[in-house]
Amino acid sequence: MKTLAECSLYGIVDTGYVARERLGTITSQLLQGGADIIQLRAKGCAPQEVIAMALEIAPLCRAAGIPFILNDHSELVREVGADGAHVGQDDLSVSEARRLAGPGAIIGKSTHSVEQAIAASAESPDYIGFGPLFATPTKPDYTPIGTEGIQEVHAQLSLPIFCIGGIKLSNLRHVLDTGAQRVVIVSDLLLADDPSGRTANCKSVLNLSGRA
Ligand code: TZP
Ligand code: MG
Repeated sequence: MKTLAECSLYGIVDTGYVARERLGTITSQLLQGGADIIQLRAKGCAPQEVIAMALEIAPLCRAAGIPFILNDHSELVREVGADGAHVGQDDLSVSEARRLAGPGAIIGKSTHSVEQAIAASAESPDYIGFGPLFATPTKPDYTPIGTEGIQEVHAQLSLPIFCIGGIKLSNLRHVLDTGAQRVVIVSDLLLADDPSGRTANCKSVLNLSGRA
């Protein structure tokens, strides 16, 4: 399986954008386009639904050799054959998520400022998300933090940092120019006419930047 160090493009399959019956197809499209790591984000779905969705997605990621992460639900990681879980600021601690997810699981944590990122790193997650950089309909209640902190957070921390929030093919070069090395892109991939092509185009920009 690809290591986090090798991951520059993180795709999230979000049930807010994708109908249940399209989850497998869209996952395959993101994988075909070159997504390096996939998360299932199923806000408001019952655990039994999350299990059913994850059981469909996990084998696709496994076959592609890339990590599959559950948003929340660290307790389901082993049951569905996922590779890890992602926790937010108001969720379980990294250590609690790690205990539930089991040995070897990848645990990521969301952060929304340089200060939070530094505090989160003390919990030893495997990676952090940093954002939202820009306003985004995917997380409408969050105040965007802009790109100003990107250089500092990379200077302060040595774990993989995935910038997130409002990142699109159209602003990806700019985001990389401000110091980002890895990104999460949600709606721009999921809502594209050709999700596989959009993913591939984003991946090319990351590869060309020399940071990926
Ligand atoms: N966490 C911070 S911003 C965000 C999450 C899950 C949503 C990013 O979605 P998009 O559509 O790429 O802006
Ligand atoms: Mg959460």
